[in-house]
Amino acid sequence: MTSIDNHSAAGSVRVLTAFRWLPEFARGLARDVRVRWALEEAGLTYQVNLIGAEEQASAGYRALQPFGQVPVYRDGELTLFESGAIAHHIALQSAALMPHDPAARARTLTWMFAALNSVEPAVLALVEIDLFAGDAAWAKERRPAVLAKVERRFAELSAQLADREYLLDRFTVADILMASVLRFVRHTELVAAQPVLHAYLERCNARPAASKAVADHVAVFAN
Ligand SMILES: N[C@@H](CCC(=O)N[C@@H](CS)C(=O)NCC(=O)O)C(=O)O
Repeated sequence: MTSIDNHSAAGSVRVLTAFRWLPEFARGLARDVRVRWALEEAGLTYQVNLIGAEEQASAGYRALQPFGQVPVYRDGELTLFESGAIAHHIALQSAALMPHDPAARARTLTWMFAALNSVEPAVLALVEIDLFAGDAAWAKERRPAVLAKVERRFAELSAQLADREYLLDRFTVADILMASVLRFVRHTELVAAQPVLHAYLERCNARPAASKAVADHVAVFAN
């Protein structure tokens, strides 16, 4: 285990587990980035536990993350997996990420699920074809339908964002998840093709917490 203290916060009880190494295409995109971003927006200090393939496969790690994936997040006695659940947990501690009003909270949760359940699967289907399928015949056949679904989702999202800066009437943790999902197709012009969506992603990316999260994530690979 390699421990990096991101804020020189000796004794911090928050620990985020991320990969020690990632291939180039995944750098800046792995799901620890969205958690880092939430923590930065919330102004919460944290440490990073870097793991490799051996730890990822270990029984000890599987006890924390049943699928052997990152991120895992420890907040004192509580250990969580699933980036959406972790982001939600962090957001509940920060007015910067989650409104106080119960109805606004429910709407924020709705958009968190929308990012992870209605948009991310469509986007990931395309990423899997473009980045992992190579020249496979099935991928060539399947891609047009997968692409059409992403385009449809992006047009629908653009409509939602047409008259607002963020998904709701202010920045919330749902924007962190949605923007993180939109970043997955950085190898395409799909976001750029939707001016409203493009402006939204730029707006989200321009937040200092967003750049800090990515910078800290990629700094790991410089070592
Ligand atoms: N739904 C999970 C997905 C986690 C996930 O796919 N993590 C990737 C890195 S971004 C991973 O650990 N991949 C390695 C693997 O699946 O073995 C979440 O949001 O936390």
